[in-house]
Amino acid sequence: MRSSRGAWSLAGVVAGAAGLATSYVAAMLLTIRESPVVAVAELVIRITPGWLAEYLIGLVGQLDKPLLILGIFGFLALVCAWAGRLARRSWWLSVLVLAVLAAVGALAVSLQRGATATDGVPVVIGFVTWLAVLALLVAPLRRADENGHEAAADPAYDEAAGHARRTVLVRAGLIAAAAAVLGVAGRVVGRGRRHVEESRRLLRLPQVTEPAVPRGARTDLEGITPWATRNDRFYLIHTAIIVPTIEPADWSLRIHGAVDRELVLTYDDLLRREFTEQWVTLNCVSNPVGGDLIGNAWWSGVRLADLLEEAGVHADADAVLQTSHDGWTCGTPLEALTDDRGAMLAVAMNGVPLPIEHGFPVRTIVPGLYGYVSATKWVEDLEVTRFADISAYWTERGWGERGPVKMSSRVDVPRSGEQVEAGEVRFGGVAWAQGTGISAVEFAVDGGPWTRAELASVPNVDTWVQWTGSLDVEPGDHTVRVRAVDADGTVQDGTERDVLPDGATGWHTSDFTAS
Ligand SMILES: Nc1nc2c(c(=O)[nH]1)N[C@H]1C(S)=C(S)[C@@H](COP(=O)(O)O)O[C@H]1N2
Ligand SMILES: [Mo]
Repeated sequence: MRSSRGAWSLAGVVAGAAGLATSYVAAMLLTIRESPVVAVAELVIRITPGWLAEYLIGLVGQLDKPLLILGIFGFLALVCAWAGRLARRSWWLSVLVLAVLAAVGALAVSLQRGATATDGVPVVIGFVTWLAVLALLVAPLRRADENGHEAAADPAYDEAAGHARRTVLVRAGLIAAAAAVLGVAGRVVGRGRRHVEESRRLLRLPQVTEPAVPRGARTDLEGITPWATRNDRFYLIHTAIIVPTIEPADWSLRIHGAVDRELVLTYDDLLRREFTEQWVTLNCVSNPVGGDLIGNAWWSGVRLADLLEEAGVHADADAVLQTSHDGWTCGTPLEALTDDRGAMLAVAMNGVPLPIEHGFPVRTIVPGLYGYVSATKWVEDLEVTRFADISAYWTERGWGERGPVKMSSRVDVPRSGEQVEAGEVRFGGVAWAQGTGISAVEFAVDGGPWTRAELASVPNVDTWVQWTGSLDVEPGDHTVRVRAVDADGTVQDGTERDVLPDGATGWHTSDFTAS
C-alpha cells in the first residue's frame, strides 16, 4: 500500500490556503487593495456577458458577489487538490498548474484601475508560498512512495507509509492554523488601512479647486505625454515598503529648530489657513535623460513661506530638515521654502485629497527642486537648521545636497523603435527649465540642422511645456535629437552625465524608421 491520494490532495489544498493567506496579508500591507481573489472576482464580473449576469443575479439576488467569491475559493480548492495529486506523478506538472492560477491572479490584478507593479507583489508572494508549502508537505509522501516501490511486500513499509501520512497531517494542521492566523491578522491590518482610505474619500476640501488645463497648454499631437498627469499615472518613489496610512485627525506637523516660535499644526489648522494652488512639475533626480520619473499636477495647500515667517526663522539658518512619518528625511534649502516660488504643504493633488501613496494627508511640494531634497510625503516635522549640521537619507548615500532641477527635454513622438510614414513627419515632446522657463526647443534629424519647434503655452515657469514640429523625412532609419533653451538663453547641456549625484544631463534622442 502506498500513501493515499487523500494525503496528496490535502497537501495541495493546504498549500493553496497558505498561499492565499500570505498573498492576502501582503495585499493588506503593501497596497490599499483587496486580495487578488477579489481582483479575480472583479475580472469575472467584467467578462461575464450582461444577459448571463442579469440571469444569475435574478437567481441569487444580493448574494451574487459573496457566492462568486465562494465559488472562486471552491474552484481553487479543487484545482489545488488536483495539483497536489499531480505532484505525485510530476512535480513540474503541479508547478505548471499553480503557475497558471497565479498568472490568472496577476492578470486580474494588473487590470484593476490604476494598477502598479506593487499590486503584483502579493500574487508573487502567494505563488512562492504555494510552491514552498507544497514541497514541504509532499516530501514525506514522496519518500514513502519511493520506499514503497522497493519494498512493496515488506510489512515494515505499511508502518513507514502510515508514519509519512501522520507527518503530513501534523504539518498540514500547523500550516493551516498559521494561514488562519495570518488571514485574521491581514484583516485587522487591512481594516486600519482601509479606514484611512475611507476617511480620505469622505474628506471635503472646500478651498481646493478642480484642475483646469490652461488654454493652449495641450497640443493635438497624438502620442505626446499628456500635459497634466493623472494621479493614477503619476510616478511613485518612496523608500517605505509599507506605505504609511495616517488619519488626518492623527496628523500634526511640528516646525521647530532655529525659530523664534515653535509651531504645531493639525490638519484642521491647515485647512483653516489661506490656500494656494499651482501647477508644478515634480521631478525625480533618478530620472534618466528621456525617462518618465516626472509628472505635472495641480497642487493645493498652504504656503510654507507664510508658516516659516510666522515661526520666525533665525538669520543663520540655511536649511530645513524634513522628516516623514516613516522616518525618511531630506534637507531643503531654506531659501526655496521662503522665496516667492510657492513652496507648499500640499493636501490635494489634481483636485482631490492626496492619494495615500503620494503622501496623504500632507506632503511638501517645492517647485524647482528634485523630489529627494524637497517633496516629503507624509511629512510630520520641519526643523529649521543649517546644512553644515545635518545629513539626510539620500545625501548620506552620495547624492547632492541641494538638488535644483536641471533643464531637460524629451522626444515623445516618434517613440524609439516606432515606424512612421516617410514624408512629413511630426515630432513632439516636453521640455522644462524650472524657475526660469523655456524660451525655445530645437530638434534635429540625423545630425542635420537644428529646427525650431513650436511651443505650447504654460501657466508658469515651473511646469513642463509641450513642443511640436515637423520635418520631411526620407524612407529609412533615423535619429531625432532634442535640446531646450531657457528664458535666459542658456542652451541645455549636451554632456552625457548619469543621474548620480545630482541629475542627468544630455540631449535625448529617439530612433525611428520611416517607410
Ligand atoms: N516619505 C518620503 N517622501 C518622499 C520620498 C520617500 O522615499 N519617502 N521620496 C522622494 C522622492 S526621491 C521623490 S522623486 C518624490 C516622488 O513623489 P511621488 O511618489 O509622489 O511621485 O517623493 C519624495 N518624497
Ligand atoms: Mo526621487
